[in-house]
Amino acid sequence: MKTQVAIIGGGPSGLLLSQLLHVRGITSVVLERRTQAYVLSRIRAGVLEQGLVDLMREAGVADRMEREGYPHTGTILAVDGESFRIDFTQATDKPVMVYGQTEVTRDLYAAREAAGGRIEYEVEDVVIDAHGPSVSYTVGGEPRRVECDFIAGCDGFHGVSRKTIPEDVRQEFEKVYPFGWLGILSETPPVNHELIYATSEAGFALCSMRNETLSRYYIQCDMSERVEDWSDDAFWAELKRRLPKEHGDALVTGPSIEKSIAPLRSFVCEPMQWGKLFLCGDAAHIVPPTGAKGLNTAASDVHYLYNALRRFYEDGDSAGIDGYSETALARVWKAERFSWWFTSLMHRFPDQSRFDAKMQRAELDFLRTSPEAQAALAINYVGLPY
Ligand code: FAS
Ligand code: PHB
Repeated sequence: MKTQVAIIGGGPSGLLLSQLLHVRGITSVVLERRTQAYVLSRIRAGVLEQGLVDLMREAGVADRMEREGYPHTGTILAVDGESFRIDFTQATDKPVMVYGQTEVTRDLYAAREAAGGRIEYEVEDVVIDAHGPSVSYTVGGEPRRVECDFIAGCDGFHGVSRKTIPEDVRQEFEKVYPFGWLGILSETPPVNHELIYATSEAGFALCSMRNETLSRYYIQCDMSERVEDWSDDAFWAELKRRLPKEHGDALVTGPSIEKSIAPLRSFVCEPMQWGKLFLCGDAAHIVPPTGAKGLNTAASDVHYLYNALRRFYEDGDSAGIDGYSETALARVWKAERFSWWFTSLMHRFPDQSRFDAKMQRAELDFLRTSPEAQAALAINYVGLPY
């Protein structure tokens, strides 16, 4: 098979890139290890930056998001039972869009199929030749091969793309946090119309949502804990304990329809390109989900790579291609910093000293009382410019 861009991974990064390229008449093929149903079954991000909303519009897949998504202009922070609101409009004219990653991915799959896009599912044995360039793989044991001009490695943290960059070329930066997030999805009305990020002696909690009848909640948990250790009742009781009384009392509980524990880590691979291979999204970097930057930083990578490829094919200009890694990493590191900062501020660290706890409370008190500190949080949360 021949194509202009071979894309490894059919998650949001790979699908968004494929659809954007299609709109500009650039051919691609998406190679996905799982089935579409499996990809859509993973419950992940819930908050989209304006940049990703704009990319969805540019890709022609924004209609359902515009109808069913919820623009949010602020978020609630709750500290030891007292809450205050961060008003995004005080510092920026950009809202965030509450619309699940599952729905983004569903819309992108529908658009690729409507356009006759080539997506191969259940691919195995992927081997990348970043200098050919070409990709060989098998489907049902049958060997296949794609000749291409460029390869986009959109295959997530556990994919093969990053590992294709030789170890003596690759530099990896990592921080593993001593806790995880236990998340549930429940068919209950959200406890509040805006997200609540809560911290207290008992630890971190987050109240989010997907729509008026579908709520997403998280509580910080030890990495030694397993999902089966947590009954729904135990989860609801602990969540209530970590929320201000007015929200805990308003909480509508119900059976979980999804329950999982996600580990928290910060990770960056440099460079994000090697030969004709370009890494996008979780293949190149991971953030703790506190700042809602995972999916959104994948989107900015896609923005940079899509525009670099468009300039190459339309203008013969390879500046974007040559500078992709440097350009993408400049924004990746700022998203890493914000995610690390917000995670460090809002979580109880098992080994933290009494002094560390005082520093957290002093910074939270400064945040509560300083419009400038709130503005700094807001402009990072809604998304720094591409
Ligand atoms: P993805 O991992 O989504 O997609 C990669 C795709 O590549 C997958 O479909 C995989 O099957 C495929 N693949 C892997 N290896 C392959 C191979 N060898 N060959 C072919 N295909 C291969 N972000 C937030 O902003 N907020 C959150 O709350 C949040 N929660 C998360 C919870 C969990 C458990 C995880 C793991 C991540 C979470 N994230 C969150 C981050 C998440 O949203 C990612 O940023 C987002 O999925 C990135 O998209 P992709 O880069 O497309 O990677
Ligand atoms: C979610 O709705 O899943 C979500 C929202 C905000 C975050 C993390 C996760 O910071």
